[in-house]
Parts: sequence; structure tokens; C-alpha cells
Amino acid sequence: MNLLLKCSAAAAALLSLSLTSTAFGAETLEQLMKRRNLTQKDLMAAAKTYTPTGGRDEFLAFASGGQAGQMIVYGVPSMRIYKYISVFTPEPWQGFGFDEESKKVLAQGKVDGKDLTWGDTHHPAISETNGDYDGQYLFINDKANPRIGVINLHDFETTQIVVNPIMRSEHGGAFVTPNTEYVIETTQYPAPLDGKYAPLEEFNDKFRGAITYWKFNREKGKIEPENSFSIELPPYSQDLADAGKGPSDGWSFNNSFCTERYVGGIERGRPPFEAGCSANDTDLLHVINWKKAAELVKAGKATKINGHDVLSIKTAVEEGILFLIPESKSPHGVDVSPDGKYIIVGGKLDSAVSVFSFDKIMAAIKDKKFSSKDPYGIPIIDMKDALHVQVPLGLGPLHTQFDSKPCVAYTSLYVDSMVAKYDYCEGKVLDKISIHYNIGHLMTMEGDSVHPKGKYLVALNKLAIDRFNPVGPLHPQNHQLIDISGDKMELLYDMPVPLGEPHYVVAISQDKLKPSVRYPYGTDSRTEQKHPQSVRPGSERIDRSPGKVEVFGTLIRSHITPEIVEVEEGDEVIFHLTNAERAEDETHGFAINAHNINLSLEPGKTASARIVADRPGVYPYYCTEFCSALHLEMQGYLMVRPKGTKATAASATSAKEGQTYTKADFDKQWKSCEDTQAVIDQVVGYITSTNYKDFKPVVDLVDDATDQLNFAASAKGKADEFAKQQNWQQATLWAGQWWQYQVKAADIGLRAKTYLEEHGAKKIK
Ligand code: K7E
Ligand code: CUA
Repeated sequence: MNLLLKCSAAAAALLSLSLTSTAFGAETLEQLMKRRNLTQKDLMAAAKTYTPTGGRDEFLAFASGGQAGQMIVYGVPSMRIYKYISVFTPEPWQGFGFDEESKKVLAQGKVDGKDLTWGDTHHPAISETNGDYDGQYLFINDKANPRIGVINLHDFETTQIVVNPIMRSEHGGAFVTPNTEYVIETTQYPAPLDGKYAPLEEFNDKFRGAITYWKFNREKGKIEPENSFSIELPPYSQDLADAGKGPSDGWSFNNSFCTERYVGGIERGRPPFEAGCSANDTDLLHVINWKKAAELVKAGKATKINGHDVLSIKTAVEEGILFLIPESKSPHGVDVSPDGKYIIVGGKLDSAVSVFSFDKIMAAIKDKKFSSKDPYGIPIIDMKDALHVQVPLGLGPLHTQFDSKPCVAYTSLYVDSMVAKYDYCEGKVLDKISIHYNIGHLMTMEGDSVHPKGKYLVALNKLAIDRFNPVGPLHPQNHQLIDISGDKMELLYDMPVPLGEPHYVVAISQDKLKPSVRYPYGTDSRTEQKHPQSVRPGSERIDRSPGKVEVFGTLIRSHITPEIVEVEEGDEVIFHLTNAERAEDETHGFAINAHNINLSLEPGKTASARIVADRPGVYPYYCTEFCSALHLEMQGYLMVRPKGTKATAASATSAKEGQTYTKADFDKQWKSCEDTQAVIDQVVGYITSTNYKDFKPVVDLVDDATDQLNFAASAKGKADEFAKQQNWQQATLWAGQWWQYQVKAADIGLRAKTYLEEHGAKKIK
């Protein structure tokens, strides 16, 4: 009955809505354009990005979250933000850093035994198969505390953090090799590799850079530190890196700045770092044969530093796996072309990009044609022997991405605040577009894979200045969407990014992502294993031992079992909670007052909350996701009684109910249950009369509704039982619970019905 009432109220609301929208609809498109001051060009841009309700984006972008230590997922072309993924930083919505399981993940990222609750994320990388994004894993680096986070894209959760054992600062990560054999991480600011103190006077001798190749085990979805290795590099400030592909597979490239090895000290009367680190006309591109390096490590040629295999510069030079090439002033980005034949390097203080030829580099190495050696004995290939072409683009070229069209690249121009489009085979500029302001990275769709998809480019601008409504001195970042499908680039949209400075973004075709909707029942999502403490509905329990209480509970619309947990002051209390839902998007939260706990329990997930009940009191706990009509009733009490007081008997509750129920109350409740059942039968009749089995989402909904109806049957049985005993109190309450389950089943049924109607289901009966 209630349901029917709700339906007619909704119909009335809809009717009035359609009337008002007719009134608005009277405005013509021309009038609207005038009112909002829009041009034809604006309308075109809007139509290219607008995604109608229920529509999907063609690409999903994974942006670094900068100083937030997280990641941002947004859609292209709509530029709608979908999710933040917590990586190095606690994030309560996802329970990350609040449940015991994710605390263990964060604890993997301790440096020198210290908890770090942030990261300076720069470069995300999607796992690759044969050089194409495969949509399985995502990696991101932390520049401040050299670490790599591993995110599993089947649930968008961080499952591993590895700490670099020899670096104090890094930048050139995360970049993957074409089959994700390795995840590359390169130092930024040199320091002693053993992590110990050395005076700055010994900079040239004791300070070092390095490049780490983290071995990735795809089956396990984990980096294997024990099978990873590094190569010692000179104390230059190594910068970005990229892995070779196709003909250059097996090699990696990273550039550097401050090859002057200048140490500042402005307070000591010395010119600052910025002067001494940009004195030379050229810095050095590092060319490394990582495949051979891996073999050398296997052959025992590495030495251990902090328990980690490191090939020395000396070994790398002797074995012919490390070379240098001069590159233009203050280089920044280094990007390998999709065909693997060219390496494009930008220069922050230059006006051209240098396109190096892999073939030429190999020829020089083969002929041992070196112009000189660096102070550490590393052979230097003459620039002209490696260069394919230099393309004058404008001031401050930084990063490069590629188009689906052969030989076409886009490079960001930091100083000019522009994007340049050019042919890097011919060395010809094709187009330029202004952006606002000071672009850093740029990103095209799958633009650093072997098959870039073209279509869109996103400019990641360092400054937003006046582009948005002011929100205080700290401005959001500005990502600008640019249409690159035609000859001329066209600016479509400005998107404020409200979370840290996302240095780099990667975007993947949405059809390559296959995220799950629910976990297998009782999964620890952080380890992706069955959670040993998960329980099924009906077998919830509380285990007690001296000083310790362990709760094995479940959550399902709309109650938490157990609802009352009584402990003694000083007890350690651990809640192991499983979301027993199968329904899509039926996440329950779990928060306890005053104990810094919030869990996110997605369907099927088990997570644990640990607290010490050190203060007597009454602490409500509740579900923090608005999951159902009776979400607010999804509650319970943690009762912490003073030390030494007597426990309430576990079986009985002395709680007084606020209301007394009679036979009349019971009959009334029973009647409304029967009415509701009639509605359910109607909906079930409709669904089963169609080919609903052809629609996977509906089959899932029907499964879920069946669950709810089974619970309903059990509650109905209890109501019946108590009615026979004329215990109207219990009978009425259980009849009420029956009705709760019915309402949930009906709600799911109606969702299924709507889906079938909207997706053209056919009558089969
Ligand atoms: Cu900001 Cu790639 Cu760290 Cu360039 S980096 S801008
Ligand atoms: Cu479960 Cu609200």
C-alpha cells in the first residue's frame, strides 16, 4: 500500500515537472545563446563534450593527485570526475587507512620506520601488453619519498606500496616496459645510495643517482622487490624516463639536469642551485640496455646495497649497457615514439625539441663512436651522431605525446603557454594552440602506447590564474580538453582539478577496463584473498577472551549484526564485518563515534576495525552510506562498561521497548505485508514474462531480490510462530521485519522492471 502511495506521489511530481520544463522549453536555442552569451563555436564545443544522462565516456583518465598522494579518475570527453583512488594517503570514504587491512598496505610504505601519510605523486602508468595499455594495473610514483604504488584496476584499489631501498628522491617513475616486465623509477636529487650521511664536500664521490627496475609479477599483481634491481648513475639530477618499444624494446632512456653537479648554498654566500644547475649548454640523456642489465644481475654481477641488487657504473660501462648523449639545456620530458624508432627530448630553457634516432644511437654504439667520456667513465655519443632532427617549436618545450596519425606529435611549451603539433619525422610544425597557462604535461588518448588513439588531448596547466570562480589564494589546477581530430587543434573545455597538482595523466579506452561490481563473498580487497574472519548471515558471533573482544558481523539492508556490542573498559575490540549484499552499488559504511573508524564495505567485502575501548561510555555505530530507506536505522551501540562492573547476560537484553503491541497491531502489519506481496507478485510476473535472462544486470537484480525474499520468508516464519504463542510483541516486530525485506525486494524488482522497459525486453509468455 505504501508503495502504491509512493508511486502516485511520484507520478504527480513528474507531471508538475514536465509542465515547468515546458515553460523553460519555450526559450529557443537562439534566445538561450544570447542569455548565456554563447557563440556557435561554444555550442559546438559543448556538443562535443556534453554527455547526456546515463551516457558513458569514451576514455577514462587516471590523473596523478599530486601532493594529495592519491589519484583522480575522470572521463574524457565529459571531464566528469568519477573517483579518487587513495594510494599513499588515508582516505575515509574508501576506508583506506581506517580498516586494518589497508593500514597494512600503508604500512608497507613506511620509510626508515616512519609512517608517511602523504606522497608527491607525479607519473601514473597503465600496465601494457605488447606496448598497448591492457587495463589491468596502474602504477604511480612518489617523488618525495621514493615509492611506487600498485593499483588493481579490477576494483581501483591500492594493493601494494614498495619503498625504494636506495633513493632519497625520485622523479622518473612510474614508466613500464612494453610487457610490464619492469616498472621504472629514476632518482631526482642525488644522495648517498646507502642512505647514510656524507658531507657535501664529497658530493662527486659519495652522492649518486640511480635507476631502479621493479620486477612486476602480473599473475600476482605485485612488484617483487627481491627480483628487482638498480643501476648506479652519476650524481646528476636524473629526470623523466621512458622505456623503448618495438625495435628499441629492451632499452630505456632517461634524461638529466644539473650535470654540472653544482651544490648550492645561498645562505653560505654561494649562488643558488638554479644558477649553478643551468650553466652548461647541454645535459645528458642516459641510454640503458635494461634487458642485458637484468641478465648481468642474474649472473651475479650486482652488489647489494641495503639488501638490493645494484650494478655499479663501472660494471655497466665495462659490460656496455650504459651510454650518454648530450641533450639541450635543462631537458625535461623524454618520450619514445609509438614505433620505438625515435626518442623526443624537450628542454625547459630551449626553443626546440631534439628527436634522437634509435638506429643512429645503435650504430654509434656498435662502431664504438664516442666523442668523450663523462667524469665517471661513461661513454658519450656525440649529439650529431644520434640526432635525427631538431624541431623549433617555441619556448620551453617539456613533454611529448603522440597522435594516431604516424609521425605526428604534440609537445607542451611551458614558457609560451602553447601546445605545438608537428611532424617529427620531417621536422615540420603543423599547428599551435594557446592554453591558459603554463602547460606542464599533456596527454593524448593512450598517447604513450604503441597505438595512440588520437581524438583528444588534455593540457595539464600549472597555473589557472583567472580561469575560474575565485576560491581563495590556492587555485585549482586547470586541465584543458582539446579536440585533435582535425588538422587544427580546438579548445573545448576547462576543467578545474581540486586535488593537488596532477603532473601527468594517462587515458585508456573505457572498453579495456573491466572493473568488478562485487567481490566474491568475504574478500579482503587489500590482499584480494578470502578474508579469514568473514562470516555468513546467521553465523555472526562475538568471541571473548581476557582483555579482547572479537566481533564477527555482517551488514545487509538495513541492519548491522550484531547491533549491541558490550565490552569492558580497556578491552581491545576488533570488528570483522562482511557486507552480505550482492546488489550493485549497495555499499555499507561502518563508523564508530569517537574512535576514528570508518569502513567502506562494498558488496562481498570483509574489513576489520580495531579499537581500544579505553574510556567507558555509550558509542553509537552506524552505516555511513545512504543505502536504503531505513539507512538511518542501520545502527548499533558499542557499550563500554566501567572496569570491574558486571556484564549484561549475552542472551537477554534488559532493554525496555518503547512501545507495546497488541493483536490489532499485528493484524494491521500482517495485512500490509500481504498487500505488498501482491505488488511483488505483479512485478515478478512481469519480469518472468520477459526474456530477462538475456540481461545480465537484471539477472543480478533478480538474484538479489531472491535473497531478500528468502530473508523475508524467514522473518515471516518467526512472526507466525510468535503469533501462535500469542506473543504479539515479538510477532508484530517480526512481521515488521518481514515487511522490511519485502520492501527491499520490491525496490529491486522495480529497478529490474524499469531496466527491462528501457532496454526493450521482449515478452516471451
Ligand atoms: Cu611536473 Cu613529469 Cu614531475 Cu613535467 S613533471 S611538468
Ligand atoms: Cu547501510 Cu546505510
